[in-house]
Amino acid sequence: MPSMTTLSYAQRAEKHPNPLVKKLFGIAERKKTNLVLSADLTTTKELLEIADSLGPHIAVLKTHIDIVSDFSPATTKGLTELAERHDFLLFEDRKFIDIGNTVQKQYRGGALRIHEWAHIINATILPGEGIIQALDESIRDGGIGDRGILILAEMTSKGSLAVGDYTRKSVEIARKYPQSVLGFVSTRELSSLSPDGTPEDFVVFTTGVNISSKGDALGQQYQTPETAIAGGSDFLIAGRGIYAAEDPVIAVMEYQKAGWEAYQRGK
Ligand code: 5BU
Repeated sequence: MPSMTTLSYAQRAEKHPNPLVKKLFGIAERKKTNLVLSADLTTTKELLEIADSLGPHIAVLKTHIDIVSDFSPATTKGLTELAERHDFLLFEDRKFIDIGNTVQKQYRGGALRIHEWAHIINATILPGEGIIQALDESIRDGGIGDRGILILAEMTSKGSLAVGDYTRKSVEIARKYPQSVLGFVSTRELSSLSPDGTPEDFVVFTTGVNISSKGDALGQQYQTPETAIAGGSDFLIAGRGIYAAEDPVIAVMEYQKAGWEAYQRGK
């Protein structure tokens, strides 16, 4: 049985039971992009400007909404409008890590109201399965179909402890929540077959993608679009390689092309 990554996004969309995954693959096909922009800008103006100018080239915009210094409801309203206009999803890289009762409050409430605007969130299983159970419950309460979780199964930073049993357990827990867990943030494909031998299709988002740099002074480690896709990644997350480039529009087109061509070579 071939790995799911040998199928096209369109074929996977057709087979996949999760409506948000179908939508995501649909966007990738329509726009010919598997790129996720990590828009780590720190003011609303900069964030919305980059989302507007690069939006046509990306499938997903990833935020760290808590680094926006002038955050207000206008920030997320602006992002939502741009996501609709340019046909991309919003992924808040919140990395939830707490007991279930707390993460439900962090996800649904507070100043950020992440559940209201972010299609995708991520969480670590370090606290145990309860965190995913809690987020799954919040998603199902809100009516499934347009919200999903990526389990943080690996990290790109040097010396990461998200390896071995932790990563294996991430896959085991993911299997139990098919209505809300879309897949993983990981450096590579983690599984294409369930323990009983049937095919399974988790979506893999890979951070730490950069065409020209190997890493930074604070432990970040990069791979290229080509190596990420060859390892079974489905969506490439790039930040500084794009938004900090001299011309971010030229850079985003370069990353889009590299990611899409690498994907097509694998089919
Ligand atoms: P960069 O500028 O491409 O290095 O940004 C990478 C982004 O991905 C940044 O927002 C990180 O917080 C995020 N990230 C990561 O770099 N590595 C990881 O393992 C995870 C997230 Br999970």
